[in-house]
Amino acid sequence: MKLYTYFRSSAAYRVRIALNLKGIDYEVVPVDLRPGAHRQPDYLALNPQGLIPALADGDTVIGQSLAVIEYLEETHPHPPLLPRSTLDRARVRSMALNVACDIHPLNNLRVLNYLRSPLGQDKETVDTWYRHWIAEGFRGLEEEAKRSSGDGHHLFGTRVTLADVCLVPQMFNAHRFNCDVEPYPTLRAICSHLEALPEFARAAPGAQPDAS
Ligand SMILES: N[C@@H](CCC(=O)N[C@@H](CS)C(=O)NCC(=O)O)C(=O)O
Repeated sequence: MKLYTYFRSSAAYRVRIALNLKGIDYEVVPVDLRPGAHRQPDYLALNPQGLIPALADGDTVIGQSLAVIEYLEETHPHPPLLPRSTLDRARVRSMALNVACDIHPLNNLRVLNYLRSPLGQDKETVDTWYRHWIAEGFRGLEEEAKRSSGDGHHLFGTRVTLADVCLVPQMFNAHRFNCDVEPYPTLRAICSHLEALPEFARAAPGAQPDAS
């Protein structure tokens, strides 16, 4: 498998964690977002959505990190990233989607760039926007974590799930943009534990070959 990735892409970071947890070897294909390599014809030919990540398995390329992770879950079921019961799976997906659908898209590069130009917002305003959506999402996630974590080390139960795979990259972004994460002690404790696991550490932005 080949992963089209960018070291600081949190959506790619999710997929890197999932690949590592499942013990799948993959080739890294860096796509540099800064000069806009994801908008160039060669990348758009592979992934017309023009976003990172994309996973190539043979001749087939899949975009969207959660679709990729669900594909890995179905093709490589062990270890599972979703619990056994239908209800528990729904709860884990609910937390994962909070990050992937309600926090991350509002703070994506193209959204921030659009705020800067053509909307003409200055850095302070753009940073305030960024921090606002992190705070809005983390507030609810903190409450859910208190109810659903089984050990204070995982968002749900006592094993790594899809929800954890989404949380850790989002916490990385929160730190990168100097968001105040003091109000989320449960999320911080969970991330401290997970970030130290080798599968998460190897997926971290700073450990990527294209890190700069
Ligand atoms: N919902 C998509 C989001 C992908 C996404 O937004 N990726 C970012 C990097 S984290 C990207 O490619 N941004 C480029 C841009 O905004 O122009 C997924 O989960 O894969």
